[in-house]
Amino acid sequence: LPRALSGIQPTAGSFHLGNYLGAVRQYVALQETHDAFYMVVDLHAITVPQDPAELRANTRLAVAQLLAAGLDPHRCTLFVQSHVPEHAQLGWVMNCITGFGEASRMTQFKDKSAKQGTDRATVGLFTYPILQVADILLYQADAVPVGEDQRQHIELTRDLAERFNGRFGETFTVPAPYIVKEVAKIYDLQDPASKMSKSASTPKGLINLLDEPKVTAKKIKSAVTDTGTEIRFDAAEKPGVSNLLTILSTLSGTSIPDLERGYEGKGYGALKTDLAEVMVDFVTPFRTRTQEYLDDPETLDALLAAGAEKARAVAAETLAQTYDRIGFLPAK
Ligand code: AQP
Repeated sequence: LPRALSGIQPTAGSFHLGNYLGAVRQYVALQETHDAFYMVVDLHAITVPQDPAELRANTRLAVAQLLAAGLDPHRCTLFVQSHVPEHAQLGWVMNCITGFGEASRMTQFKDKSAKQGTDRATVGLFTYPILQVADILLYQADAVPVGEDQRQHIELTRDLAERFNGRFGETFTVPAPYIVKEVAKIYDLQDPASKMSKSASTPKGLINLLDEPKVTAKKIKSAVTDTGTEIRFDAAEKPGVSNLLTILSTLSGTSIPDLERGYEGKGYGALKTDLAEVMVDFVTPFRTRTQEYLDDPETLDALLAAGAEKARAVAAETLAQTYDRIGFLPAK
């Protein structure tokens, strides 16, 4: 089977709808067709300050949400990044074959450091795409399911894999991004020109899966729509309505043309009412399942221990081969 690898940060507590539609749904689907590795990336989380107790709780919460979304530990390898020390070890190697200028061109760092200021932005935040390269290459991944915002980092992964292979001999599989075009970028409900993100300018634009369903319904009903009245997918002219159509189509399984036909002659209110209902039907059992997993931390931790063991078996082999290729003297 081809390999898939992806990771999600435990920082915000609840996953948001962009994380779910852009990434986690694909994690679930790829369990069927790939030898899939998924991890909660706590090493990435500390690139910005974290409260230790909160980080620990949010890491378990992220695992519970991944299970609630449909990851099955019998069909994929689910683990926490810091449980597999090879990530940090291969990360260092990758740091040493990355140009400073090359790393400086990562637009996500430019955006985030511009917001935080260069003294508050850490060196860890600067090099996190390179750690992500190591995350992917350790598992010889073929496919990396992510949202559009990660495309540049997967490009960097491909460049570094090819560079290492060229210099030291075939070592790493060169991975490809697995980005589902329709849901690659879910937009903020209040600002449909911007990506839905945990650092949204207003919480009203952000759908957290663990919010009270009533709150979620309200946010959908107050979503920004566009001038005119027609319900039609047109990302340039009608970004707000198009975003709602994308979300409804993905969650309901009805194609966008079918939705457009169904809403002929109806107003934005009808679309929002239906979407609010579909969302509530989705998040209500999701919240219950997440809580059930959280209520049983022993089972959760046992599952993570088993996942880390499976992940380490693969990661250790790749790291040993990498160290050998570089010319590190083997430890006796
Ligand atoms: N709006 C989105 N549409 C589609 N996919 C998205 N992803 C994030 N936002 C969207 C994808 O979710 C996966 C996990 O992302 P992460 O753990 O790196 O979270 P993040 O990118 O830090 O989430 P935010 O909300 O986007 O954080 P900030 O505001 O800090 O930038 C990834 O595959 C990502 O592509």
